[in-house]
Amino acid sequence: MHNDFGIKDKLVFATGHGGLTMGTINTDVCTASFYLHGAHVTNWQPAGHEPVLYLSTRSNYAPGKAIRGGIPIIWPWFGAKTIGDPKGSPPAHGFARNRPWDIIATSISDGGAVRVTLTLPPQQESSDKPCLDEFHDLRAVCEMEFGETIRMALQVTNTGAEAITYEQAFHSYFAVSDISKTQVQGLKGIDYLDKVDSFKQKTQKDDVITFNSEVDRPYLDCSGAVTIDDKASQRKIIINRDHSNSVIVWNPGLETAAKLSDLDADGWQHFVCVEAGNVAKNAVTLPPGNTHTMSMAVSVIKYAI
Ligand code: TA6
Repeated sequence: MHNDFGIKDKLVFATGHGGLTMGTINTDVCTASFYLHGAHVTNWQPAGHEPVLYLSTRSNYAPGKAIRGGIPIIWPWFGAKTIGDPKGSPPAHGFARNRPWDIIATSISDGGAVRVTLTLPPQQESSDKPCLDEFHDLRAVCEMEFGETIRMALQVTNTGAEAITYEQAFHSYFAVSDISKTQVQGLKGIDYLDKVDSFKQKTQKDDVITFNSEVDRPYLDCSGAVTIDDKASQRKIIINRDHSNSVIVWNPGLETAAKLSDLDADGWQHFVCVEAGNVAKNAVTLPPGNTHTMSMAVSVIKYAI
């Protein structure tokens, strides 16, 4: 059935790791791959560049588990569930990344970018997972466009009679050659919650964020572009966002990475997560009948010193 959505020589569906359905894209402008499980992008490599996303070789690929690396979709809550009712045993970062999505449409643009639209089937209310009930009336649609730039959009519609609050993030793992020589720019003057210091609220004083130990920070009330300067590779990854007021910056560092069994031993040295999102005080409250769309566009440039 998925092959009905294939695009000759450019988008092919096959069985990937763990028996899960994977789409592979091969065009003049990029190569890429994604899984229906989690609507999870696992590779994007624009022509003339090295792969832009880190993907762990130790990742799980199984129903109910998240893929480690690429672009996990975090929804409808971020981290431990603090919004709404905490009953049940809510999995970290919501359920969107742990479940299969359905394909609605695929197409190719005039510029040669492949577009894929997926939707998350409505969640069944169930006594063992009451944490899902409050999101039952939300419908989520994810649009991905794989070209010279990768674009992702998460469109959420409230089909119910009450307002519903949710959090969200594109938890992108961007590949870098050496985290100790990597800088994140564009968040100066922005307040953040420092997760490695009891969630204290702080303000970003320096022009750049550097990585000498674990960094885990939701930056709030910010809308500008954020750039990853991967100095060891002499390339910049630029992240632009729409209707996203938070950016989460995360690298686990040596000690926290050692506790993540699905991460490569030296993996933490080779990625930084810079996540377009709406979390904590930036959570979205969606009135009945309304739709909210958060989007991100990522591009890459090489430079010479
Ligand atoms: O986005 C940062 C973060 O929330 C960190 O606190 C860290 O735990 C990371 O996500 C990974 O979470 P995961 O549930 O995928 O292991």
